[in-house]
Amino acid sequence: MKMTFRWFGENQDPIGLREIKQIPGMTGVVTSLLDIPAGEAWPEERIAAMVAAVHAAGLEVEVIESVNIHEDIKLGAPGRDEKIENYIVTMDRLARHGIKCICYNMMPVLDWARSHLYYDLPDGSNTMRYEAAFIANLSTEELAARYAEESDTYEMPGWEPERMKKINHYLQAYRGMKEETFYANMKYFLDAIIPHAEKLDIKMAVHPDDPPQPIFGLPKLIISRDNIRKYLDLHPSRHNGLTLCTGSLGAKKGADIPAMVREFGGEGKIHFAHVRNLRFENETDFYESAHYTPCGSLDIFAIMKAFHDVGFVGYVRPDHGRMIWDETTKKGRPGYGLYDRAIGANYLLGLWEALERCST
Ligand SMILES: [Mn+2]
Repeated sequence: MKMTFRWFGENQDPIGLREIKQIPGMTGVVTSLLDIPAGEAWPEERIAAMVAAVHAAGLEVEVIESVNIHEDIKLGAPGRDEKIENYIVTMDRLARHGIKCICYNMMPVLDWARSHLYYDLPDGSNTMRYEAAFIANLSTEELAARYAEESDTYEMPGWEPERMKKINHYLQAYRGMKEETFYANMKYFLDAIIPHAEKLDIKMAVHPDDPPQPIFGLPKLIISRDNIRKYLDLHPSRHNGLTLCTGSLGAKKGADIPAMVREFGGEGKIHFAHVRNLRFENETDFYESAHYTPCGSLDIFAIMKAFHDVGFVGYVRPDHGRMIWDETTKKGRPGYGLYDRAIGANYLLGLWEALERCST
Protein backbone atom coordinates (compact mmCIF):
# COMPACT_ATOMS: atom_id res chain seq x y z
CA MET A 1 0.00 0.00 0.00
CA LYS A 2 1.25 3.45 -0.89
CA MET A 3 -0.08 6.41 1.09
CA THR A 4 -0.76 9.49 -1.02
CA PHE A 5 -2.38 12.89 -0.62
CA ARG A 6 -4.60 14.78 -3.01
CA TRP A 7 -3.02 18.01 -4.21
CA PHE A 8 -4.84 20.30 -6.62
CA GLY A 9 -1.68 21.78 -8.11
CA GLU A 10 0.29 24.99 -7.95
CA ASN A 11 -1.93 28.10 -7.87
CA GLN A 12 -4.88 25.76 -7.31
CA ASP A 13 -4.19 24.54 -3.80
CA PRO A 14 -3.19 26.64 -0.78
CA ILE A 15 -1.46 23.58 0.66
CA GLY A 16 2.12 23.29 -0.51
CA LEU A 17 4.13 20.24 -1.49
CA ARG A 18 6.51 20.99 1.38
CA GLU A 19 3.69 20.65 3.89
CA ILE A 20 2.55 17.40 2.31
CA LYS A 21 6.09 16.02 2.36
CA GLN A 22 6.21 16.65 6.13
CA ILE A 23 3.27 14.31 6.82
CA PRO A 24 4.74 11.03 8.12
CA GLY A 25 4.51 8.15 5.66
CA MET A 26 3.48 10.21 2.64
CA THR A 27 4.99 8.82 -0.57
CA GLY A 28 3.41 11.09 -3.13
CA VAL A 29 0.58 13.24 -4.37
CA VAL A 30 -2.46 12.52 -6.48
CA THR A 31 -3.06 15.45 -8.77
CA SER A 32 -4.47 16.76 -12.04
CA LEU A 33 -4.33 19.68 -14.45
CA LEU A 34 -7.62 21.21 -13.42
CA ASP A 35 -7.72 23.97 -16.01
CA ILE A 36 -7.70 21.69 -19.04
CA PRO A 37 -11.26 21.08 -20.23
CA ALA A 38 -12.52 17.51 -20.56
CA GLY A 39 -12.09 16.22 -24.09
CA GLU A 40 -8.80 18.00 -24.78
CA ALA A 41 -5.39 16.35 -24.90
CA TRP A 42 -3.12 17.42 -22.06
CA PRO A 43 -0.05 19.32 -23.35
CA GLU A 44 3.10 17.34 -22.71
CA GLU A 45 5.05 20.33 -21.38
CA ARG A 46 2.39 20.93 -18.74
CA ILE A 47 2.61 17.31 -17.60
CA ALA A 48 6.42 17.49 -17.52
CA ALA A 49 6.40 20.71 -15.46
CA MET A 50 3.90 19.30 -12.97
CA VAL A 51 5.86 16.07 -12.52
CA ALA A 52 9.14 17.99 -12.14
CA ALA A 53 7.64 20.22 -9.43
CA VAL A 54 6.40 17.23 -7.45
CA HIS A 55 9.70 15.37 -7.78
CA ALA A 56 11.62 18.47 -6.70
CA ALA A 57 9.65 18.36 -3.44
CA GLY A 58 10.79 14.77 -2.83
CA LEU A 59 7.39 13.26 -3.62
CA GLU A 60 6.12 10.84 -6.26
CA VAL A 61 3.27 11.38 -8.68
CA GLU A 62 1.98 8.08 -10.02
CA VAL A 63 -1.78 8.68 -9.82
CA ILE A 64 -3.81 11.28 -11.70
CA GLU A 65 -7.19 12.25 -10.30
CA SER A 66 -8.87 12.88 -12.62
CA VAL A 67 -8.66 12.83 -16.37
CA ASN A 68 -12.30 13.74 -16.91
CA ILE A 69 -14.56 12.11 -19.46
CA HIS A 70 -16.30 14.46 -21.90
CA GLU A 71 -20.10 14.34 -21.84
CA ASP A 72 -20.14 13.37 -25.55
CA ILE A 73 -18.49 10.08 -24.55
CA LYS A 74 -20.99 9.38 -21.77
CA LEU A 75 -23.90 10.37 -24.00
CA GLY A 76 -22.60 8.52 -27.05
CA ALA A 77 -22.93 11.80 -28.95
CA PRO A 78 -21.31 12.65 -32.28
CA GLY A 79 -17.81 13.87 -31.57
CA ARG A 80 -17.04 11.17 -29.03
CA ASP A 81 -14.37 9.53 -31.22
CA GLU A 82 -12.29 12.69 -31.33
CA LYS A 83 -12.54 13.05 -27.53
CA ILE A 84 -11.57 9.41 -27.04
CA GLU A 85 -8.56 9.93 -29.31
CA ASN A 86 -7.51 12.90 -27.18
CA TYR A 87 -7.97 10.79 -24.07
CA ILE A 88 -5.60 8.19 -25.48
CA VAL A 89 -3.04 10.89 -26.37
CA THR A 90 -3.23 12.11 -22.75
CA MET A 91 -2.78 8.55 -21.45
CA ASP A 92 0.25 8.09 -23.68
CA ARG A 93 1.87 11.34 -22.49
CA LEU A 94 1.12 10.59 -18.84
CA ALA A 95 2.67 7.12 -19.15
CA ARG A 96 5.80 8.69 -20.59
CA HIS A 97 6.11 10.77 -17.42
CA GLY A 98 5.74 7.89 -15.01
CA ILE A 99 2.00 7.90 -14.32
CA LYS A 100 0.75 4.42 -13.42
CA CYS A 101 -2.88 4.95 -12.50
CA ILE A 102 -5.69 7.20 -13.77
CA CYS A 103 -8.78 7.85 -11.68
CA TYR A 104 -11.88 9.03 -13.54
CA ASN A 105 -15.61 8.88 -13.11
CA MET A 106 -18.73 8.31 -15.17
CA MET A 107 -20.99 10.72 -13.32
CA PRO A 108 -23.35 12.47 -15.74
CA VAL A 109 -22.79 16.24 -15.98
CA LEU A 110 -22.10 16.94 -12.35
CA ASP A 111 -19.33 15.63 -10.20
CA TRP A 112 -20.03 15.05 -6.49
CA ALA A 113 -22.72 17.00 -4.64
CA ARG A 114 -23.23 18.13 -1.06
CA SER A 115 -25.91 20.34 0.48
CA HIS A 116 -23.44 22.06 2.81
CA LEU A 117 -19.72 22.67 2.33
CA TYR A 118 -19.10 24.08 5.81
CA TYR A 119 -21.50 22.48 8.23
CA ASP A 120 -20.68 23.39 11.83
CA LEU A 121 -20.12 20.54 14.23
CA PRO A 122 -20.49 20.95 18.02
CA ASP A 123 -16.71 20.79 18.56
CA GLY A 124 -16.16 23.95 16.51
CA SER A 125 -14.91 22.18 13.39
CA ASN A 126 -16.88 22.18 10.16
CA THR A 127 -17.40 19.65 7.44
CA MET A 128 -19.33 18.76 4.30
CA ARG A 129 -22.86 17.47 4.71
CA TYR A 130 -25.46 15.83 2.52
CA GLU A 131 -29.09 16.52 3.25
CA ALA A 132 -31.29 14.88 0.61
CA ALA A 133 -34.37 17.10 1.14
CA PHE A 134 -32.27 20.25 0.93
CA ILE A 135 -30.83 19.22 -2.45
CA ALA A 136 -34.24 18.12 -3.72
CA ASN A 137 -35.55 21.65 -3.24
CA LEU A 138 -32.76 23.38 -5.16
CA SER A 139 -32.09 23.77 -8.85
CA THR A 140 -28.59 23.03 -10.15
CA GLU A 141 -28.11 26.78 -10.66
CA GLU A 142 -29.02 27.51 -7.06
CA LEU A 143 -26.65 24.85 -5.80
CA ALA A 144 -23.84 26.08 -8.06
CA ALA A 145 -24.39 29.65 -6.83
CA ARG A 146 -24.25 28.40 -3.26
CA TYR A 147 -20.95 26.62 -3.91
CA ALA A 148 -19.48 29.67 -5.66
CA GLU A 149 -20.40 31.84 -2.67
CA GLU A 150 -19.20 29.41 0.00
CA SER A 151 -15.92 28.43 -1.62
CA ASP A 152 -15.01 31.97 -2.69
CA THR A 153 -11.31 31.35 -3.43
CA TYR A 154 -11.39 28.40 -5.81
CA GLU A 155 -13.61 26.92 -8.43
CA MET A 156 -15.11 23.66 -7.25
CA PRO A 157 -14.04 20.80 -9.50
CA GLY A 158 -17.17 19.49 -11.16
CA TRP A 159 -19.00 22.78 -10.69
CA GLU A 160 -16.95 25.12 -12.87
CA PRO A 161 -18.85 28.08 -14.40
CA GLU A 162 -18.01 26.73 -17.88
CA ARG A 163 -19.75 23.45 -17.10
CA MET A 164 -22.70 25.22 -15.50
CA LYS A 165 -23.32 27.25 -18.67
CA LYS A 166 -24.26 24.09 -20.52
CA ILE A 167 -26.03 22.42 -17.64
CA ASN A 168 -29.58 22.63 -18.97
CA HIS A 169 -28.54 21.30 -22.34
CA TYR A 170 -26.96 18.27 -20.66
CA LEU A 171 -29.75 17.70 -18.16
CA GLN A 172 -32.07 17.54 -21.15
CA ALA A 173 -29.77 15.18 -23.05
CA TYR A 174 -29.72 12.66 -20.20
CA ARG A 175 -33.46 12.81 -19.67
CA GLY A 176 -35.01 9.51 -20.64
CA MET A 177 -31.66 7.90 -21.42
CA LYS A 178 -31.93 4.18 -20.81
CA GLU A 179 -29.54 2.49 -18.41
CA GLU A 180 -28.50 0.06 -21.13
CA THR A 181 -27.63 2.91 -23.48
CA PHE A 182 -25.42 4.41 -20.81
CA TYR A 183 -23.65 1.07 -20.30
CA ALA A 184 -23.24 0.69 -24.07
CA ASN A 185 -21.57 4.13 -24.21
CA MET A 186 -19.26 3.17 -21.37
CA LYS A 187 -18.37 -0.05 -23.16
CA TYR A 188 -17.57 1.86 -26.35
CA PHE A 189 -15.14 4.01 -24.33
CA LEU A 190 -13.58 1.06 -22.48
CA ASP A 191 -13.16 -1.00 -25.66
CA ALA A 192 -11.24 1.93 -27.14
CA ILE A 193 -8.99 2.83 -24.21
CA ILE A 194 -8.30 -0.37 -22.26
CA PRO A 195 -6.05 -1.94 -24.94
CA HIS A 196 -3.91 1.22 -24.73
CA ALA A 197 -3.94 1.09 -20.93
CA GLU A 198 -2.63 -2.48 -21.15
CA LYS A 199 0.11 -1.50 -23.57
CA LEU A 200 1.14 1.51 -21.46
CA ASP A 201 0.59 -0.37 -18.19
CA ILE A 202 -1.67 2.35 -16.85
CA LYS A 203 -4.29 1.12 -14.41
CA MET A 204 -7.65 2.74 -15.14
CA ALA A 205 -9.63 3.19 -11.94
CA VAL A 206 -13.25 4.30 -12.17
CA HIS A 207 -14.54 6.25 -9.18
CA PRO A 208 -18.08 5.47 -7.99
CA ASP A 209 -20.81 8.10 -8.29
CA ASP A 210 -21.15 10.40 -5.33
CA PRO A 211 -23.75 10.47 -3.83
CA PRO A 212 -24.91 6.93 -4.70
CA GLN A 213 -28.40 7.98 -5.73
CA PRO A 214 -29.94 9.98 -8.59
CA ILE A 215 -29.99 13.75 -8.12
CA PHE A 216 -31.56 16.37 -10.40
CA GLY A 217 -33.08 13.47 -12.35
CA LEU A 218 -29.65 12.34 -13.58
CA PRO A 219 -28.93 8.61 -13.82
CA LYS A 220 -26.36 7.23 -11.40
CA LEU A 221 -24.96 3.85 -12.24
CA ILE A 222 -21.64 3.19 -10.51
CA ILE A 223 -23.14 3.04 -7.04
CA SER A 224 -23.31 -0.56 -5.88
CA ARG A 225 -21.52 -3.90 -5.91
CA ASP A 226 -23.72 -5.24 -8.73
CA ASN A 227 -23.27 -2.20 -10.96
CA ILE A 228 -19.51 -2.12 -10.40
CA ARG A 229 -19.42 -5.79 -11.38
CA LYS A 230 -21.35 -4.97 -14.53
CA TYR A 231 -19.03 -2.06 -15.38
CA LEU A 232 -15.85 -4.09 -14.92
CA ASP A 233 -17.32 -6.92 -17.02
CA LEU A 234 -17.95 -4.52 -19.94
CA HIS A 235 -14.29 -4.97 -20.82
CA PRO A 236 -12.59 -7.53 -18.57
CA SER A 237 -8.96 -6.66 -17.99
CA ARG A 238 -6.74 -6.09 -14.99
CA HIS A 239 -6.33 -2.56 -16.35
CA ASN A 240 -10.07 -1.90 -16.15
CA GLY A 241 -10.34 -1.43 -12.41
CA LEU A 242 -11.74 0.58 -9.58
CA THR A 243 -11.08 3.50 -7.27
CA LEU A 244 -12.77 2.15 -4.17
CA CYS A 245 -14.17 5.21 -2.41
CA THR A 246 -15.52 4.26 1.01
CA GLY A 247 -17.32 7.57 1.46
CA SER A 248 -19.15 7.40 -1.88
CA LEU A 249 -20.18 3.75 -1.69
CA GLY A 250 -20.73 3.97 2.06
CA ALA A 251 -23.21 6.83 1.72
CA LYS A 252 -25.79 4.17 0.87
CA LYS A 253 -26.81 2.75 4.23
CA GLY A 254 -26.06 -0.94 4.60
CA ALA A 255 -23.44 -1.10 1.81
CA ASP A 256 -20.93 -3.80 2.75
CA ILE A 257 -17.62 -2.10 1.94
CA PRO A 258 -15.30 -4.78 3.38
CA ALA A 259 -17.11 -7.38 1.19
CA MET A 260 -16.53 -5.19 -1.90
CA VAL A 261 -12.85 -4.80 -0.97
CA ARG A 262 -12.52 -8.58 -0.66
CA GLU A 263 -14.33 -9.28 -3.94
CA PHE A 264 -12.79 -6.67 -6.23
CA GLY A 265 -9.49 -6.40 -4.35
CA GLY A 266 -9.17 -10.19 -4.39
CA GLU A 267 -9.30 -10.01 -8.20
CA GLY A 268 -6.59 -7.33 -8.26
CA LYS A 269 -9.12 -4.81 -9.62
CA ILE A 270 -8.77 -2.12 -6.95
CA HIS A 271 -5.92 0.14 -8.01
CA PHE A 272 -6.65 3.15 -5.84
CA ALA A 273 -8.60 3.69 -2.64
CA HIS A 274 -10.19 6.75 -1.07
CA VAL A 275 -10.69 5.97 2.59
CA ARG A 276 -12.83 8.22 4.72
CA ASN A 277 -15.62 8.00 7.24
CA LEU A 278 -19.06 9.58 7.46
CA ARG A 279 -21.76 9.72 10.08
CA PHE A 280 -25.37 9.01 9.17
CA GLU A 281 -27.93 11.36 10.70
CA ASN A 282 -30.86 9.31 9.35
CA GLU A 283 -31.49 7.01 6.38
CA THR A 284 -30.20 9.41 3.70
CA ASP A 285 -28.43 12.31 5.35
CA PHE A 286 -24.87 12.31 6.60
CA TYR A 287 -21.91 14.49 7.37
CA GLU A 288 -18.27 13.69 6.76
CA SER A 289 -16.63 12.80 10.05
CA ALA A 290 -13.04 12.26 11.13
CA HIS A 291 -11.53 9.03 9.78
CA TYR A 292 -11.26 7.29 13.18
CA THR A 293 -13.89 4.51 13.32
CA PRO A 294 -15.70 5.67 16.52
CA CYS A 295 -16.23 9.12 14.94
CA GLY A 296 -18.39 7.85 12.09
CA SER A 297 -20.69 5.10 10.85
CA LEU A 298 -18.19 3.12 8.75
CA ASP A 299 -15.89 0.52 10.26
CA ILE A 300 -12.54 1.78 8.99
CA PHE A 301 -10.61 -0.97 10.75
CA ALA A 302 -12.71 -3.67 9.01
CA ILE A 303 -12.16 -1.91 5.67
CA MET A 304 -8.38 -1.70 6.14
CA LYS A 305 -8.29 -5.30 7.34
CA ALA A 306 -10.06 -6.38 4.15
CA PHE A 307 -7.47 -4.49 2.09
CA HIS A 308 -4.71 -6.16 4.08
CA ASP A 309 -6.25 -9.62 3.73
CA VAL A 310 -6.35 -9.36 -0.08
CA GLY A 311 -2.72 -8.20 -0.20
CA PHE A 312 -3.57 -4.73 -1.52
CA VAL A 313 -0.57 -3.11 -3.23
CA GLY A 314 -2.28 -0.07 -4.77
CA TYR A 315 -2.49 3.57 -3.76
CA VAL A 316 -4.58 4.91 -0.94
CA ARG A 317 -5.36 8.41 0.15
CA PRO A 318 -7.25 9.87 3.05
CA ASP A 319 -10.35 11.45 1.62
CA HIS A 320 -12.34 14.46 2.70
CA GLY A 321 -11.63 15.70 6.15
CA ARG A 322 -13.15 18.32 8.40
CA MET A 323 -11.76 21.84 8.65
CA ILE A 324 -10.17 22.02 12.09
CA TRP A 325 -7.89 24.24 14.16
CA ASP A 326 -9.34 27.38 12.57
CA GLU A 327 -8.53 26.41 8.99
CA THR A 328 -10.47 28.65 6.65
CA THR A 329 -11.24 28.63 2.94
CA LYS A 330 -7.85 30.32 2.48
CA LYS A 331 -6.19 27.19 3.86
CA GLY A 332 -7.91 24.55 1.83
CA ARG A 333 -10.71 23.67 -0.52
CA PRO A 334 -13.85 22.31 1.16
CA GLY A 335 -13.10 18.81 2.45
CA TYR A 336 -9.45 19.26 1.57
CA GLY A 337 -7.86 21.02 4.51
CA LEU A 338 -4.43 19.92 5.67
CA TYR A 339 -4.81 18.83 9.27
CA ASP A 340 -7.70 16.41 9.42
CA ARG A 341 -6.50 14.62 6.29
CA ALA A 342 -2.98 14.35 7.75
CA ILE A 343 -4.47 12.86 10.92
CA GLY A 344 -6.60 10.54 8.80
CA ALA A 345 -3.60 9.37 6.79
CA ASN A 346 -1.68 8.55 9.93
CA TYR A 347 -4.63 6.73 11.44
CA LEU A 348 -4.77 4.55 8.30
CA LEU A 349 -1.01 4.04 8.39
CA GLY A 350 -1.24 3.07 12.06
CA LEU A 351 -3.91 0.49 11.35
CA TRP A 352 -1.80 -0.83 8.47
CA GLU A 353 1.34 -1.11 10.59
CA ALA A 354 -0.58 -3.05 13.23
CA LEU A 355 -2.11 -5.36 10.60
CA GLU A 356 1.31 -5.98 9.04
CA ARG A 357 3.06 -6.67 12.32
CA CYS A 358 0.31 -8.87 13.71
CA SER A 359 0.34 -11.04 10.60
CA THR A 360 4.03 -11.90 10.59
MN1 LIG B 1 -13.72 9.58 -3.44
